[in-house]
Amino acid sequence: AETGTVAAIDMGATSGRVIVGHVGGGVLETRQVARFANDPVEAIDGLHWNLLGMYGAALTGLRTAFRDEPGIASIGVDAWAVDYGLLRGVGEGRARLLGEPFHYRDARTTAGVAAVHQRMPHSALFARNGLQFLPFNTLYQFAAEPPEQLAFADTALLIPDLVGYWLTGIARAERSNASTTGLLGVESGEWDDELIATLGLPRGILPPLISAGERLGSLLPDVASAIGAPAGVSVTAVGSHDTASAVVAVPMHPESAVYISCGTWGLVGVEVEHPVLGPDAIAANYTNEGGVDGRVRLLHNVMGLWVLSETLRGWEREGHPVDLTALLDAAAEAGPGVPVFDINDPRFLPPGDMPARIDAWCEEHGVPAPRTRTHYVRSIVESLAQAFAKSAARAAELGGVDARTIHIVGGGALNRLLCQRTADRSGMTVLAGPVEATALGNVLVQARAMGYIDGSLEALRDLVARTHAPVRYDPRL
Ligand code: LRH
Repeated sequence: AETGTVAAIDMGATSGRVIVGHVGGGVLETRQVARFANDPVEAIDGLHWNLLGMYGAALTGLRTAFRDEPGIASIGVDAWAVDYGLLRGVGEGRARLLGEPFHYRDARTTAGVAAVHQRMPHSALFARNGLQFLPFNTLYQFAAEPPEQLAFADTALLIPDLVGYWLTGIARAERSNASTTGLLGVESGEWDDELIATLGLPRGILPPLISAGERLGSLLPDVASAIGAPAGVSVTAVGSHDTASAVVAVPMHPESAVYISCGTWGLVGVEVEHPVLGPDAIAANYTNEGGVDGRVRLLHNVMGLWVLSETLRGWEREGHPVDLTALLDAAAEAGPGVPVFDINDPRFLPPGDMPARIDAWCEEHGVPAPRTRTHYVRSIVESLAQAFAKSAARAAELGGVDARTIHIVGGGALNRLLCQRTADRSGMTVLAGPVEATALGNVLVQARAMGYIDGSLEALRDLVARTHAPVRYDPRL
């Protein structure tokens, strides 16, 4: 069969990777050529991403990719949402990045939230942008910037768009990720000029929009030679919001399934044709994010594997080696008699001592706190499974989906205890996998744009289902 080759840069909040994909004639094969840590840095002014470091690692990965697979014809970039870099000099070419981007877990957003809500309350914002309230949505981060910093910049680029700019010299905002800024009209899919003006933000820093599947541009000659790529390689816009790419590769039937894209976050939702903006959606704090092909991702942010990984990091810092597999096995043995806490409580958002926060939550709610590491792990998994089950049912209800199955994709699909307990607590069958859904969605959208495959999202998902069989977890009583 005739296949084409593309490369995906997929940058998550925990790690990044470069993946090469072969697609066409019923084939969907991927191979990871590089994986690199994403280690944020606390500096004097707050918590930042080490984006230059990650970009460097991605370039090294691309160099390996082109060495092994000289036929790569297109590159696509996805990353986590909401965060951005400010640039000056885009009009003149070779713009300078004005400082390493802030991490959405940095505390500076608190002031931004107050400033924005003074001008427009959440309910009015929701009617325009369709987003769940999250204190780090881009509009709050913009409001937390010193105004002179925003005035000095000429362009703000979301993380994957910034990487795309470095690769091509072309500054665009891809729509799926632009939808997480809070400044994109939920019905129009265009920048909401009126809202931007009301919030007193400089409209000029927002670049022209582009949609997944469109060609961003060609690799800059310097970049091509640095990574050993032939001339003429395209950079293709994909669902640049990692969650949008992940949803493309969920092997589901959207009319009867809920998905959970489970990595650092657990994004629990359904795919719908039109935004859901009624009072129930706002009361439940659901979001309408932009999907590939104009679909809407009606979902809720659940805290995800973050609480567990931050807990393990803390134990490691105390000097004890931590074996996650052994801990999860022990937690599975321990049984469900552990406290179930509200994992979505905002106290768990910033980095820090998670067990101490769990203890505080338990104390406030009059339940005994976990006592051993095994019990903490079980308690976190149970709390996550409970939040997943609740949000899955709510998403189905809000989206009018007759949900029979929950698809779990991303790293969480490897956590057997979490998958089983989500099945048990929801009463629905869980289908786990693919683990690399985000990279697959990135690869698929590029392959379609390049003409290696064609079809609707249904056809793309069918290909995923045939090539990446999920693992099934039935609910136990
Ligand atoms: C997951 C994710 C999620 C956003 C968060 C900031 O990586 O993109 O969809 O809400 O990061």
